[in-house]
Amino acid sequence: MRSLSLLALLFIIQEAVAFKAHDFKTCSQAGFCRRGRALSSRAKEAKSSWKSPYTLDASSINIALDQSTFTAGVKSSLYPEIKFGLELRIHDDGVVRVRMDEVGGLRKRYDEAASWALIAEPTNSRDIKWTTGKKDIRAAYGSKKDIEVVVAFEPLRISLSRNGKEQIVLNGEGLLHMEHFRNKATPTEEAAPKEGEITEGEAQVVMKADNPRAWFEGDNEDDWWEETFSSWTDSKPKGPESLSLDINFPNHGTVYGIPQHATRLALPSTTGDSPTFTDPYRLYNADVFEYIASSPVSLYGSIPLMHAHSVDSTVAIFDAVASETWIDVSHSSEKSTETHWISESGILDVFLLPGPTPEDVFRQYAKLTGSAVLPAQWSLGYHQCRWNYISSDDVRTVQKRFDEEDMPVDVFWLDIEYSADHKYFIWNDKTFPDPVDMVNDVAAIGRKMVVIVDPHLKRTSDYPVYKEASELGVLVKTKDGEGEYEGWCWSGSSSWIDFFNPQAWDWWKRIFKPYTVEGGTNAVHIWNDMNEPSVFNGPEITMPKDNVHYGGWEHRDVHNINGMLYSNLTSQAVSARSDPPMRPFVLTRAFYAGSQRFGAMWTGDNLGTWEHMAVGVKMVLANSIAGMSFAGSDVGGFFGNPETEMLVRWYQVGAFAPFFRAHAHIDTKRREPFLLDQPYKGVIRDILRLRYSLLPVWYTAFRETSVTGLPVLRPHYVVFPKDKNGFDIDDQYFIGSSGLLVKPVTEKGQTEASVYLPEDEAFRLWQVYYDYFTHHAYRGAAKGKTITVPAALDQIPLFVRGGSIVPTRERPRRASTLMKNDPFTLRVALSKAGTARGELYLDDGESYSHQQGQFIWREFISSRDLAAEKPNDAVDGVALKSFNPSNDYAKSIANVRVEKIVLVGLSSKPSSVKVEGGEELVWEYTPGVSASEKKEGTPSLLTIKDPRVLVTKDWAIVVQ
Ligand code: NBV
Repeated sequence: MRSLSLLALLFIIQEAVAFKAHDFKTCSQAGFCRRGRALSSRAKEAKSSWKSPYTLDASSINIALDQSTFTAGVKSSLYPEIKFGLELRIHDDGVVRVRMDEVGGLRKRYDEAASWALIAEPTNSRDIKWTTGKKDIRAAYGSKKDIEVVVAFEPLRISLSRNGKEQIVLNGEGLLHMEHFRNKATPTEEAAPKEGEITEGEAQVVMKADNPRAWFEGDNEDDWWEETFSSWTDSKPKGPESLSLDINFPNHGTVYGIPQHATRLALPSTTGDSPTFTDPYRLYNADVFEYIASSPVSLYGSIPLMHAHSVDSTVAIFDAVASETWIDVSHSSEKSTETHWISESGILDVFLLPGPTPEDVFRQYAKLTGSAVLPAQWSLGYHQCRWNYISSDDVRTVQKRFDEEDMPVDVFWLDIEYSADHKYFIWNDKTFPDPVDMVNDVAAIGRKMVVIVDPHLKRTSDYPVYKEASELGVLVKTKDGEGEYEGWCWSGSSSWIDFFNPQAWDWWKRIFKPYTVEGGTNAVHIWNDMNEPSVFNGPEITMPKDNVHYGGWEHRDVHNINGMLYSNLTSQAVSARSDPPMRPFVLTRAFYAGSQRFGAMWTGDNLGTWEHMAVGVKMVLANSIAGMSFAGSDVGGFFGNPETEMLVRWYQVGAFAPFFRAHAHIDTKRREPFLLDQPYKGVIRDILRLRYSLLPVWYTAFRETSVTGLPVLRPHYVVFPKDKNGFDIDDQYFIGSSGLLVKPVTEKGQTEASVYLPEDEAFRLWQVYYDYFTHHAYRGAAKGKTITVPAALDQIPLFVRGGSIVPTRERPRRASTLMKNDPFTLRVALSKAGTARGELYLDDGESYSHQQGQFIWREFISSRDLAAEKPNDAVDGVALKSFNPSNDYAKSIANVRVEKIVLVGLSSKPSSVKVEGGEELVWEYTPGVSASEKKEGTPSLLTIKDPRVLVTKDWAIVVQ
């Protein structure tokens, strides 16, 4: 007996330390994915004889009066009795929306995914004229009429071309299939084989030839009406309703996006010749314990957006689907990409983004789903988290230690153990007897706190949040649509709020006020974890798919959106608790298309390994290009105890991620940076200070993102879309438009790093890149060039591309909010042509007054002929960067000055340096050593000390 229980214990421990693949389905364990993939292999086997049975009925075409849209009936020859309706809309920015649904079916398919993702109903174009021919209907549009959409009737095939080259093709491979709703056959019908029907065991090929429907829906009613996985049975009351669609990019060899997966940014193939992964990429928000660092398995968030890129153009597709979706990727040649999307439910609602540049694609996507919200400035500082700081005194001690070591930090975090019995909002009064005082002690130094509020509500009547939600009837229901769904999570027996129910919205906003204002302070912001939702005893650690949400929709229909609604409502609640409202900070683990409007995300429970550190960089890039710019990974790794070298490198990674937070599992040793020995402690302090000095760059980049949709972190293909060498690069990237290029070191024992200096061959103007710290000048080359640079443990490969002006604040402070009136340093990195540009955006960092013009957005230009320079302040023809220089915010920083200007790369020593119309300034010139037009070396440096100019005023410094 004794030894048995010991064995059991050992088993459990072992179970808890590795990714449990058996907790999650593979494609072959999901009925609809199995059917979808089988369809694709049948089509491949059949090669050219394969033909899609879907056709468009030309006689039913109905073109809208304004011409932007047409609708038509679609049929599948296999199911002549079933009707489908197709709708094509062309938006005013050239985006094409394709919708298809079953018409007059037995039930209704879920069609609301887009309404949660989109910021508004898009405006249709007025520039369209559809022409209906015998074989197709088509429209050419765009300023040069260079874009053309063609919808072929038989088989149905939809393509978008530019200059005669196909960019995106739907159903080109004939894999479109919308499983129509049907009634379950009675057991007798099912049991009795019809005459001539082939029974199990007989040659399947014959079966398919005899029964072509089997090519699409399988040889038997495979998991149609009930599906079992592990010990769970999904009752599937609506039967099969999946959707399969091939989306090809015949002229694009590289695809990116569809986060979140722990993999390369350029998506490796999952089918075809020698695929990297054998399963498709899966989008099904999941709490995957100890996920592996290279895999297509689902993680916490899902964004069904894919970019396709080539030297000629960038296009994208956004598939507004919220149910479980699997995506196969293959490359039949170096120049083309084939993808196959298989979703469990929902209508077909796909947006084709025509590009043609990466910038255009970002703008088009932001126009649909919104751009990343401008975060509170303090949230770009350093965040110190751990599961858990165990008491209010613990928090105070940690804060004190940061201050003693002169390490800047903006936010202290509390994980689930702050709460009484995991009843979130309610403090454990033994360990946190004085939460208001504690928060005030933190806030006294200009800092904030973030506390976790998980979505599972402990089912006990002494928890008012649960009680009220239950009384209001806003909890997720069981499959009968009546009972409250009960699952197991940190709080034991728990229920979940159904945020699809509008009645939950005001109530959720209301309960935030007493808990975080009267019972706490406005300095408390929120962390939403476990919102996939994670349910310990649920199928695949989440909710049963047959649970019922508001409107009668099954959880299967809305699963991937669920977490976004939680962070959406939470961010509204945090913002609304003060008058006037202040910018909220909400960190979410689960996300969907549009989540960028509500705050930050992180990559969940990574492991303290070098592989996880490295893949974290790629994941943050993938999230960034899918809209989620405010992204980061746990610094140090959530699980495990990182060795010192790894920890230092991880701080370097974190300092160059938009969201910079150290976090650790409850079982790990404490690893706050002040605990390290020298020299490591000093190295991390310098990394933290470097992050703070660059906050103006981060904030300016976020502002640009919030306006244009361009990501804060920019991988190579985004900045140099024509430079092929950069298409696969995902371990170095640019920060906003600042000209900063960073390559964090993510390998053990490195003392050197190789860095690729990208170039746009078309411009034939290779640029100089300066080491950010030493100013050493590296020369690029027309076709790009890889250089080797020193990268000892205290060195970060960070470069400024020639032609950039980087504004920094160099005074070390304890928190970012204390830097408000600090002076600026301008690092002017001259281009080969001797010019440079840069930007600085500033506002009060907390309120929404910037929306009323309370901000400054300065442009710095260094030129041989200033008079000839034009300001670069227009985005889409709108002068967004213009502001009224006498606005109240500008007045409040009227005395903020530039304290130093460093000009890197002047060709000769100047004879005078003056503020225009003023006296000679104090300056120092160090000539360059061996740096010339072509050679690398030390460039010249001109340092202007205290140039006596203000950031809010126009000025010119003349260097002669
Ligand atoms: O709340 C505890 C943890 C949290 O620290 C972590 O960051 C989340 O990703 N949470 C997951 C639940 C338990 C994980 C084992």
